[in-house]
Amino acid sequence: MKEQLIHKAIEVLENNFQKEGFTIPSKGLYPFQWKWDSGFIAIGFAHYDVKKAKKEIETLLDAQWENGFIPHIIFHTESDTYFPGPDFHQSELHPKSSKKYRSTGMTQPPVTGFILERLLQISEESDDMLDFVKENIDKVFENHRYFYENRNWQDQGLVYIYHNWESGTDNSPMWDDIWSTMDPPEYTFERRDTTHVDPAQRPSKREYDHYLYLIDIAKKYNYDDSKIAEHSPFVVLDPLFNAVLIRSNEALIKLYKQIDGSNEKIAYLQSMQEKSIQSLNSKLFNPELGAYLHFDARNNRQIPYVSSSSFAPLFSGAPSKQQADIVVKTMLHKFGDADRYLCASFDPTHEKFNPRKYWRGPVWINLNWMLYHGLKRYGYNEVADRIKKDSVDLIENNGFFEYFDSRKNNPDAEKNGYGGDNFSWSAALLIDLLKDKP
Ligand code: 9WN
Repeated sequence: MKEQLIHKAIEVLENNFQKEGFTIPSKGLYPFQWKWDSGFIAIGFAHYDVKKAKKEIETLLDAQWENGFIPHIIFHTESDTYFPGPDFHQSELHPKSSKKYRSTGMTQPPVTGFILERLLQISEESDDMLDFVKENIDKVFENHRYFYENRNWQDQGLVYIYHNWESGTDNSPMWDDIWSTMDPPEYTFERRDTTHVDPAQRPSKREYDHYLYLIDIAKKYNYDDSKIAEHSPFVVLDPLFNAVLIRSNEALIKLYKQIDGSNEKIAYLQSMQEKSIQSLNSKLFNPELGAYLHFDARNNRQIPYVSSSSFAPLFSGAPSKQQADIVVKTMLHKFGDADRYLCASFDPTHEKFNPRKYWRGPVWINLNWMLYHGLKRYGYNEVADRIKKDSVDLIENNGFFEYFDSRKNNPDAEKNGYGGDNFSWSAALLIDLLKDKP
């Protein structure tokens, strides 16, 4: 059974791999290369085709800007199945944007550091993969330096995002209160996503108006970070984004030590890491809600909702044991009823929870994968095993979907898999979970 499932997952990845040297997340719906998808996809490839794993990361890093920035989408090919495309984003407005590739002018969680570490683990520390790490680690370092020099909110060590697409959790209820401070124009455009997926499972047209407006604001300032930070209504310190950065800092420090890398870079990462961990624990942790929250920096307030991103700090190792205990209790209490798969993307006890709509409730495999490793790291092995089993069951019972209903007894659907089908990171991370390396 396990072998059969892995075989199917490999088929998904192979069908999504493109001759240009990158892998699309899902045919039709997402026809380009996405930053954090690429990282997770490389993990899957590493288990059976090391060349493709390396290629995926090389292609991503090839699109890095002169200032270290790595964009969230790289438009390698022409495609009219996705909106908004390169003509809307116009990232070439930024003077340091890539001259080789068209891309967006926003980013996504910086997974590449811990991905390099994972690739090396999967290869059982092979010399070949160690060479790959040596060749590429400085680019990843430059990406981290970009964040600390350009996105470091009030120098506190926490990186801000200026767009909900940067979070990776696009239409989370987290952003609702920010949308209500804005009044964007009604854009005229042709949605493409809803030609591939039931609109009930995707963001609304009005939400898209907000997304597009934030891009227009960034374009008005030629994607200049400090001007965006000054003028955008959306400036958020996201616990998931920062947890990923911290986890990747940790990986880079470890890898630099392993390859006898630059002491200066190690020292730089260590000093940033200290600040980041301290601020994550003081500014984003909320003891009353028992979770890490998003901080709306524009309006100077914590956003009082709990989502799967609230537990992501476990993956970074930043929480104290006491904080970790509190967070896991919240996860089990709000998200962990016996009739639910772990881990819904938004608090199932909250009125804003929607079990079928994208990041407003469904389970996502990449979050589950990070939570699995975070739980293990702190010794919550039972909960970790449950999250792993739930992830495998969801895929086995429904297919390689983009996201899944968290209800075990879903009354109104035959299928519990939603969004894009044959979705790459669901396949890639399933392989990793089933291969069961530590
Ligand atoms: C916008 C590709 C991406 C993921 C995101 C997911 C979704 C895009 C969209 O698909 O976002 O970036 O058009 O909805 O939310 O996490 O990286 O799989």
